[in-house]
Amino acid sequence: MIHYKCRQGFYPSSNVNRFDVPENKVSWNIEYAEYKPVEYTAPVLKGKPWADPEISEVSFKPNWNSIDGKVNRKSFTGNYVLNKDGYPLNPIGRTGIIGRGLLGRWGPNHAADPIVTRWKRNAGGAPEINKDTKKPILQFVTIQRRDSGEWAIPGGMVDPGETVSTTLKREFMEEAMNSLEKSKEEREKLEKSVRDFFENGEEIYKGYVDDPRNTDNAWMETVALNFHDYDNSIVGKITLVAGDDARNVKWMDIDKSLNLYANHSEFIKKTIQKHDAHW
Ligand code: RP5
Ligand code: MG
Ligand code: MG
Repeated sequence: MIHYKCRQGFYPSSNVNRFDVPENKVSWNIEYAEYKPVEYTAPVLKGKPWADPEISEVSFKPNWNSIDGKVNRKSFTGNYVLNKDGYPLNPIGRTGIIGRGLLGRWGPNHAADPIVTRWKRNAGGAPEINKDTKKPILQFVTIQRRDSGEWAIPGGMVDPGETVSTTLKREFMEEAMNSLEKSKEEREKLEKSVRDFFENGEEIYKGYVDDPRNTDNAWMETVALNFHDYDNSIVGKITLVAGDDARNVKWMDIDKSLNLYANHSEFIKKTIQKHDAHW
């Protein structure tokens, strides 16, 4: 694997320009004597409960490559290495930025991505078949991110001590059902309506995410699960309302022109292959 989205120009929501990393200089195994990455850690991280302190802080004694109390510091890519100053190194390679940028954790930052799908249906309720590929068209629930304006899977960070299956359902409810703006009673009702649906997920992807926020010392990893609504009886029916860090939400028809945030299009392509749907 190689990363692209975390080597492009300006770091998100900043005026910090990444040091140029040509494709043949991504790997740490290749000498890049001129490499002078820019240091950037967003000021908003300071003192946040969800963020690590600076590595230099004496009281900060992380257990790298392990489950560190409630924080998962293990990488799906295997054991990551620390540089001579004790900073974790991005397992894929250089990004042109050192520090954490917008990411709270040094090393892996774990997320979960719910890929909620259904078959596109015509007015009569029959699945719609693409004329060229003769395959049924799959749709998935996508949100438009507030930060970049790009369309994405409605995923989010795994909270300390939280299980991935809880994160998947919680983030879908927050971003695609606006659960945070609901009363406790309404939220419980919503949760009940999707509880069984979120019991049966199929793993699509587990690993590194080519997220534009990645740096040399902090990066995103995710577990993406597919939840398929076979007969449009559950989420196929509920009203989608964008919430939290989502600006918009909709069912999107999937084909190869898909262009999503980070490398989310790859996860969707894998989902398409599972269902033998139109691409
Ligand atoms: C991506 O960022 C993950 O795949 C997930 O979709 C998302 C999590 O970050 P936030 O949406 O919480 O910003 O790397
Ligand atoms: Mg979220
Ligand atoms: Mg999110």
